[in-house]
Amino acid sequence: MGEFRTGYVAIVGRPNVGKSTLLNVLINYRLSAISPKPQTTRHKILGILNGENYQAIFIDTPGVLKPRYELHRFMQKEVEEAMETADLVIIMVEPFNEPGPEEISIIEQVKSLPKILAINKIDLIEKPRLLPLIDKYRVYNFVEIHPISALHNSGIDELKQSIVKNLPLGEPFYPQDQITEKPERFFVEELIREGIFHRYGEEIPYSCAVEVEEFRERPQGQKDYIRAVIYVEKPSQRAIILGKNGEAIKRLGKLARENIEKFLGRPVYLELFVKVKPDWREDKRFIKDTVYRYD
Ligand SMILES: Nc1nc2c(ncn2[C@@H]2O[C@H](COP(=O)(O)OP(=O)(O)OP(=O)(O)O)[C@@H](O)[C@H]2O)c(=O)[nH]1
Ligand SMILES: [Mg+2]
Repeated sequence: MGEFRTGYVAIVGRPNVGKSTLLNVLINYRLSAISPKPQTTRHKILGILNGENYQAIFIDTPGVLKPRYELHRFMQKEVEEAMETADLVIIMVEPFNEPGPEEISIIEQVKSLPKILAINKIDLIEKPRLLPLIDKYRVYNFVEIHPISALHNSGIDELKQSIVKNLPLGEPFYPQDQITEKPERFFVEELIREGIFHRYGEEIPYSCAVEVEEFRERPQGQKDYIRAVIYVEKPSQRAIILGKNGEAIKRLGKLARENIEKFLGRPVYLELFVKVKPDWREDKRFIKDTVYRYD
């Protein structure tokens, strides 16, 4: 028997750099919500990858940002907790600019841990720009620097190998068949939220929180029943979510249901309701008891 390596690997970086895309491609499973808009992820999300001689437990995190709402402070706490748990950190950046104050501040937050730099979205830049950029990052003490495209699955195998190499020795923490730690309900909520991020613009996705109130398995031949509430901050947002004659929410419901069915591998009946919870993003109690109730 060779050596077995096990450890937690936090994926951190600014909003929208592609952290959740990377988590999903690493574990080869559509686990974490992805959208073209920043601040999609609100929770730390575990994705467990088992190899022949390793178990890598990835932690996707919300994008690092300056808090504007109480909700943001909770999101930043998730990032801090992920870094505290981690044995190794992947710092993800975009290739469009040289390291600036934001990148450097994230690098400085990860003090004593080994860190790997993933320069993502390299499909979007000219190749000759890459080497000078890598050079700029060399001074920050990364164990390795990997140019990748999470979206196009490029450079991922090399990144994986370097992650495994840098994991501590140890036995696996989780059973082989486990890929994450939060319940199905959480991921159902995330798929609805992801749908909202894709379907609605402006402030709407940021003003929404989703709670599955009922998730009932039904006898053979009948679909599971899921009832979920979408919380918004204002009546005007409720009207936008619903749309004219309820058409917008109908389309959202269809998209979310299809993705939930893919995720669960079985058909479901999904019912969506919209409730107004004024200024919930500043409401500690609500954030704690609803948004972060699985933590
Ligand atoms: N072109 C290109 N786009 C990418 C790549 N990786 C991710 N994206 C896109 O970047 C956007 C953001 O991706 P996410 O994975 O949601 O980014 P994130 O860092 O998790 O964002 P937050 O959760 O908001 O912090 C999505 O539209 C992705 O499709 C890549 O390698 N190339
Ligand atoms: Mg994300």
